[in-house]
Amino acid sequence: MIKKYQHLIAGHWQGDGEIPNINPSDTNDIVGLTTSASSTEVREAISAAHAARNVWAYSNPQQRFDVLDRAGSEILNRAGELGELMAREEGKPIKEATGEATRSGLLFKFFAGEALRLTGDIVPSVRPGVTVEITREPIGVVGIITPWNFPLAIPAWKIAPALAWGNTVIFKPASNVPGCAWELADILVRAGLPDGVLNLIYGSGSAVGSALTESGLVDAISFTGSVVVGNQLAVAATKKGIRVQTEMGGKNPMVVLDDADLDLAVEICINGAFFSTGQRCTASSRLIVTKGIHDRFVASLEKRMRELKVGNALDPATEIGPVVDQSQLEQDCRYIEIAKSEGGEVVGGEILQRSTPGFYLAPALIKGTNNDMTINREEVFGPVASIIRADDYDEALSIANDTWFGLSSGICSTSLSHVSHFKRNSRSGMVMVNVPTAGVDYHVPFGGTKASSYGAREQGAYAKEFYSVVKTAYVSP
Ligand code: UN1
Repeated sequence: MIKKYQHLIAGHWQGDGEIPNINPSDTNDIVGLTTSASSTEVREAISAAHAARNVWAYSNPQQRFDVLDRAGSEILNRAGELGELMAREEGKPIKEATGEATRSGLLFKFFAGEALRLTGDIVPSVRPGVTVEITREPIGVVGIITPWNFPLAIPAWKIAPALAWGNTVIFKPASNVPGCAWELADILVRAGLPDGVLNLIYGSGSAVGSALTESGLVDAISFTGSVVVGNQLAVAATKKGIRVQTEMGGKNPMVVLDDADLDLAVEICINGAFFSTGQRCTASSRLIVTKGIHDRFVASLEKRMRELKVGNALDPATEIGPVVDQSQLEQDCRYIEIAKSEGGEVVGGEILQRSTPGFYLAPALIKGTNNDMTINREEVFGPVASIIRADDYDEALSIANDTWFGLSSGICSTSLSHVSHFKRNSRSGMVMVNVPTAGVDYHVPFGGTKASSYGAREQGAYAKEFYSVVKTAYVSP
């Protein structure tokens, strides 16, 4: 029996699943049937979150801890099964998908603890006899819009802090990963969330996004996705005085210096560029290599790329899963063609056939590029990376910073002075030293600079800057 994924509105599952959700590793496999919300259903979800806001805002932090902790335990216990669902509906290799499910459980555990750790300040007033109390309150009703590439972790790192600090939520996942979203909502409801505190809505991002900004009942919106949509949403939200946080693209540089450990640098670049099929906004898509190591590095990277096993995400031997869908595959191939036409030399990048029909693409490396080429300016969001040769560290740094994005950046080097200089002068929100640009911890801030991110940081204790509001009370006895 094919599972039907329904909306969750005010504690009720509703809507008729009729839109097939296809497995990108095997397009004959229908993972589930999903639905798309009417404008009435979106309005009902927003009203439900609004109606529940006081119940949850004034709840005991022990209650919030218990719900989030129980949800975290269930996700950890079911990580294998949830990883399998994710591999099936998104195409992430089973090992990485199970790892992501585990990370999502840990995110709920971390934010369960944060519910108990909310503190304030008491400050003596400059006025005699008066005391100033500084506390944090929930912001209220939060719209959460998430992408398909991390179908559990990104919803978890937005929903868990929203709930921990007493907010109610309207959750709109990407249309091609309804199953993971459904499981998350089901787990949270069974963990004891009161009706209306979390509402799940499937549907088009633009329709739900504009309903959220126009309703007058939404206080904040957290979004991860494309630059175009994120910027439109930020403008619309700001006009209405809605707090907004957008996490968008990257064109992340990985600098490899002459003094790098060659084998380590190759592994770091293989992981950063191609794991998760390169479908991470933190992927290393520009490999900037200084001239003394350039030829050796490229030769080893090519050798390692040829060994990568591209295949069905459910096969435990698979290292690179399929691209998520046909339109993403076309986008990846289009960028490879553009790179070729602008003078890049392409290694790999062929469409592959496997025993099941799917969107299989061999990882592609574009050699001999410069930073002005389209392939180095625009985000591809696929298993495609380019090599840029640099004369020395100074040139490598300036190429790394020459981008309108600023999410993650990395350096492979054994030189303390270059590493220290890079940490300070790389214009990105996250700097990785001898580790891949992608793959972040769950308890520390995440976010970028420039066109990559707008608004407060996500994750860790820093997430409270977005999910709570500071109140200053002056008290005279
Ligand atoms: C990671 O690299 O572990 O959409 C997370 C993305 C990012 C998350 C990356 N927001 O790819």
